Amino acid sequence: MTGLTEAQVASFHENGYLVLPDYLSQTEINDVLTEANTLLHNFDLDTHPLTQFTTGDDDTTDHVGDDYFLESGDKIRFFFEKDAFSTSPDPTTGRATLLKPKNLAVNKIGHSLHTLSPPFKSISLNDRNAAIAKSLGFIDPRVLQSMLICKQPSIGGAVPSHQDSEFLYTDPPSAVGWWYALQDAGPGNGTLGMIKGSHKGAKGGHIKRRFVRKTGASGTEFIVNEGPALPKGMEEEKVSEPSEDDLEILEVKAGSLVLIHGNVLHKSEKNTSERSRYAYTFHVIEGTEGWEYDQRNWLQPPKGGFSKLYQ
Ligand SMILES: O=C(O)CCC(=O)C(=O)O
Repeated sequence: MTGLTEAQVASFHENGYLVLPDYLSQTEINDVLTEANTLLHNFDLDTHPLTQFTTGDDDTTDHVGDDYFLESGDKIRFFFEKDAFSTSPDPTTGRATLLKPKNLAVNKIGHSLHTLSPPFKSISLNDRNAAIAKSLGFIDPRVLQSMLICKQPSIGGAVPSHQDSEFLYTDPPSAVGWWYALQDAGPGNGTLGMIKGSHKGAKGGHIKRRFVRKTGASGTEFIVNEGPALPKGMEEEKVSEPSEDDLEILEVKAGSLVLIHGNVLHKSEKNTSERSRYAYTFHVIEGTEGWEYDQRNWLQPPKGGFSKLYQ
């Protein structure tokens, strides 16, 4: 396996992301979409705690952080869209009621499709991705989480601007996201928006806050990052803030892979269109000595540790 060319690696480091069109074959896309639909139709609604995926970006909700979420690192679990629920609960059961069939109400499935679902595992833990990780300088790359993000028609919620290393912090930062479009994504159906170059120290790409488990209480919170804020080799002075002028709205076809630097700001808008925008993403961190996985991170390693990308 060849990995990335020198020009591709340079472009990744210049922009903080890299688009690789036609990365997945049509068979791989079909296999994971079939699996996604099976999972979405078959999960049990009656025993589900009806956890919604919320980002805490408005004044009315916190970021999701219940036990169903916190214990999902080695499971396949389903998180609902906030807008999929009726404003009043069922009068007889007191339970929240869905306005849509469950398969059209899920925001995301997470966080261990890469170990538990064969079609997703096959597009995650493979030699081709290992070669890419090697090109990016990983010594012992570990896949630590994976998600299918559905961006359902009309209700698929926005993801506010963030850096992935805020959520998956190592000391020093090392996260890289693999994001596959499983359906065409563009303006209108909540595609990715990338702030070009915003990962750089010179653009203020430091990790300033971290998403962690609360100490002494259940739930999650953002705290100020007191550890290293840039990956090794990126110790630049902060000279300016990232600017929305550098926003690039990606238009990508199903099967494209977008590699996302853990320090680059990115986001996606609400899907206001009638077409869904399924994407599958997993994240890789450096697992070798000299990079410490933080014990307060919301996601903690399963028994046996995170999945090795180099077999
Ligand atoms: O797919 C999306 O809408 C956002 C994904 C994202 O921001 C991420 O995986 O870090």
